[in-house]
Amino acid sequence: MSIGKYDYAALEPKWQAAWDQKGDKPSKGKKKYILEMFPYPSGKIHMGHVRNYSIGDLIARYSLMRGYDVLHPMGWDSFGLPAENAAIERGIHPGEWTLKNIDFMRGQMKKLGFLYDWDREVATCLPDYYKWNQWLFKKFYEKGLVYRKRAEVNFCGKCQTVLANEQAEGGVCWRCGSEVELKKLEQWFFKITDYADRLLEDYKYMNNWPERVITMQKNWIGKSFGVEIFFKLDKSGETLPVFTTRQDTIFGCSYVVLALDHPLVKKLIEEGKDKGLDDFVRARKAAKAASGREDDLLAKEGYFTGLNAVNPVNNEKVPVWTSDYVLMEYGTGAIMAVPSHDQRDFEFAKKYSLPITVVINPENESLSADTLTAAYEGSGLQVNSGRFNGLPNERAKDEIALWMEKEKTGKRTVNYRLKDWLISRQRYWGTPIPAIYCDKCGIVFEKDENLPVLLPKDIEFRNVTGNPLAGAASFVNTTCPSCGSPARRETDTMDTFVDSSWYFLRYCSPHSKDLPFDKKDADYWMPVDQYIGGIEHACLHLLYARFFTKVLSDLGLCSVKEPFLNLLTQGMVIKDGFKMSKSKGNVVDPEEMISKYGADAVRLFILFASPPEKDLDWAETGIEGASRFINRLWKMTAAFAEAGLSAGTKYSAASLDKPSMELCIKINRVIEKVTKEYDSDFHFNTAISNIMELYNMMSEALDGGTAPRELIMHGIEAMVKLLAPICPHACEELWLMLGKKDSAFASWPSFDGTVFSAEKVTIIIQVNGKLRDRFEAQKGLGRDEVKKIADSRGKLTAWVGDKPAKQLIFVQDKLLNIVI
Ligand code: ANZ
Ligand code: ZN
Repeated sequence: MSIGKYDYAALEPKWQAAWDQKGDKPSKGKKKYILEMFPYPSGKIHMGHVRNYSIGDLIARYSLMRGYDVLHPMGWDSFGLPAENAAIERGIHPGEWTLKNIDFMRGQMKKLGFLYDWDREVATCLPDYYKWNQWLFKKFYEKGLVYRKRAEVNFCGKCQTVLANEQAEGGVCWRCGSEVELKKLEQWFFKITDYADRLLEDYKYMNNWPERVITMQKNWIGKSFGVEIFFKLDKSGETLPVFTTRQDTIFGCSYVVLALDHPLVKKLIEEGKDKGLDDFVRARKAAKAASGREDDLLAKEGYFTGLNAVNPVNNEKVPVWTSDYVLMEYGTGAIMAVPSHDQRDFEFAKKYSLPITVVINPENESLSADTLTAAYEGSGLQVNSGRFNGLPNERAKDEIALWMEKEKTGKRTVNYRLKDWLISRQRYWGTPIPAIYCDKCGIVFEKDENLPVLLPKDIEFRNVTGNPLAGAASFVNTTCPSCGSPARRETDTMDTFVDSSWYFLRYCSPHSKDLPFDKKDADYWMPVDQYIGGIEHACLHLLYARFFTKVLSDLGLCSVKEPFLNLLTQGMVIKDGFKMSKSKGNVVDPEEMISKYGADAVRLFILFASPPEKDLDWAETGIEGASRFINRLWKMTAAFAEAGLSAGTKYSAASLDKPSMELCIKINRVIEKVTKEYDSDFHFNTAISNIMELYNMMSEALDGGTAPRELIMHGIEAMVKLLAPICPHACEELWLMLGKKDSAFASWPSFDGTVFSAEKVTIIIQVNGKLRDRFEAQKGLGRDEVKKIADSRGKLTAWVGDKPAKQLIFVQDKLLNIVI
């Protein structure tokens, strides 16, 4: 290779091969675990992956240069539906399809120069991984965290599978987009609700998580404090508890609403006295299934059940309705409706001409039910509330709750929106749930020594609806591990979110045979110091992984309570206004870009185009720019190396002339700035523009300037090192070109802060906003120091005289405005 030409096509594979060969890394400093969310091996890497892994690789390589003992693994979230669909479409086994994709994508990652610990690679679809899902499932069961129940589930007809609520948001399947129906099946659940409070509290163990993600999780868990109020049916005297967070509005309750599935509604339907009720419930359920679970978007339809309930605080009789705006799964499945102070109730009351009573007035205002056009949901003072009149409603909340507990007309309770995690999937390509049904013993589990329960290989995928496993006699028919009689295996497999809930622990001891991971290894590496991935995982993967880590910690398998210390959520890659996706037809193939511009240019562009959390607009002109910059740096370095370093003269900062001193300061400032960005601020785009600025200054200095060779050398070295985590191939090569014997990644450059004292800025002095003086001063001076200099120059006497300054407006390194 000629030293003069930047030939990425030759040098990138060369360095990739060298990195592949590298044996054990010297483990010197403190541990640092850098992790990017592992991909689903769908076939090819896309730009979203490239962005995610470029950020991770930057941080990992930078950490290596800082001397950390770095763990930077990669693996494959490789169970899931697309493999099964491919099997159906092409008649190829999901395992074969998946492993081929993994090989291909691993190759693509290597072409991008990502430095992973490939000897720790994990693929969740392999028996040595999913065995531990089964083992952990049993452990969870022993701890009372697994149960089975008949449940109404979201069912996707196209995918023939059950979906978790979060996979069916908006009433459409998250994978294929078709409409979701409701169906009742026996299902396995993880009791994540047992951990709701700890999931809410343990943010204290995290260091730097985006506020946005924490808020999304808190809303998802949705903890509310309220009161269960015991209404009674007027005829039977039966208790009817309702859940409210607004007991302060109890005197304004004008009717009660039951969920469609409420036991009382069911009872009425069974009694069969009111055919209209049955018809109504059926019609609303059909409407709900058709529209999904965005209940708030449904028109509020209701039906009067014919029952009346008694409000325990004033013995008033109120009608009992049923409507789909009340959910059976939340609270008690029944509410007290207060149209004056709850908008949904307000709309419902208007529609069915139900009474409205105001019980809270805003401060200094008196509302009238007749003129109300919307519910008043704010705070204020109690009215029409008996002995509580005049109290601020927040205080009334407490007093009414206490009073009700004393009178036994209610009790304080806490409710969560979070539901238990439904993990059953009626699919082949997932971890078999290790349960066995025996006619004598009931439900038993496969013995530990017989794990894993392997997925059978000889399976028919074509012309099969539903779960292919269910039709595999060799799999289904087994013997009971407890009594030896013929028995049947569970054919549900686990939600793939189970796989991704602990893979970061498996990376710590990927070859462990006795346990899912070694406690010693986990305690050394965990928590993940920096986790990087898409915001779309805020409430699913990130919550499940936190739940798993807590359970594993409670089981004594690891010590950490939280898996991810710092989290960076990167934005999407956008082209022509839309997220790059096959359906939009705006996909740019990374591989094509690599062959056209080289991996380093792709990485440089993707990190330069926008800060990590923001969306990134794809533009090929941007890549061209990135490629040009690498070429320029290449030329500068090559020319410098060719001229020979021996021509260098030692320099001392004190002896530098003004332009050289400025360059010297710039070099050190840029090292300082880039270090800070890579360390914690993560504005990689700003870091890169700083390096580019330095390049421009270097270029001027080389163009007939007076800078000593040694200083130029210092600048080039700095640029190569600072850029190395982004453009590793080119920088390794340039480092070599500079005559270095070690690797560019052997160390991180330090900066010399002492030169900053020579840094000058021009300060403008104003009097009453008018420019009166300007001078050069040392950078970073404080207000009083600047004032002193300004006074000592004597130029202000004419404007200020002996009048005292009323105010000093100061902008550091820029301006002082003296107001008299
Ligand atoms: C009376 C009331 C008056 C209410 C008022 C609100 C405002 P969060 O904060 O989300 O927990 N609710 C209770 N159970 C429900 C269910 N199963 N389906 C639908 N809505 C239900 O919400 C609690 C409030 O949501 C409760 O307080 C109840 O309405 C309603 F001025 O009770 B409230
Ligand atoms: Zn048995």
